[in-house]
Amino acid sequence: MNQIKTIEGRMDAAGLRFAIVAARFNDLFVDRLVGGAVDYLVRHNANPDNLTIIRVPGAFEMPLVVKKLAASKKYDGIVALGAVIRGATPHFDFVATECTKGLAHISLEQNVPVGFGLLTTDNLEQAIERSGTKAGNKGADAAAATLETIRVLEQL
Ligand code: INI
Repeated sequence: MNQIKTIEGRMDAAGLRFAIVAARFNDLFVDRLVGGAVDYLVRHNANPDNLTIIRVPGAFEMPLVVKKLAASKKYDGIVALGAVIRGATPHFDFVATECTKGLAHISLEQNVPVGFGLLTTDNLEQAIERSGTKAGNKGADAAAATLETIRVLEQL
């Protein structure tokens, strides 16, 4: 296998600038995701001065704000963090779908990696599990994915 050319991302955030967009809705969980993302990036050599946290009301507002940040070209990557919990709302599907579609579209349109750290869970227990307990921290995972994608794109 060692004759196959392989391109993969170096997990080193030194010198990179990140925007972390965090919903206030369900902040009990989202704050844990923010903590996980910041911790991950700093442990992978990001300079805290190069991290900016932007608070938005809810997941529904994230795409518009992420779009403006991406268009500004001030950031190498954007980490989008929120939590939509099915049991807590009848419009779970609308909020989750619009946020997901919007973020994917912006990333492609603006050529900026957008880490998808939106918890979409059936209940509070699943949200707890994914925001720093037995299923890990999806904020850290989204930060890692953003970093890896930045470093892959640099080589293409
Ligand atoms: N926003 C979320 O981020 N998570 C949710 O679970 C949620 N629920 O349950 O409704 C939610 N709603 C608010 C929405 O994102 C907008 O902020 C609101 O509709 C105002 O535009």
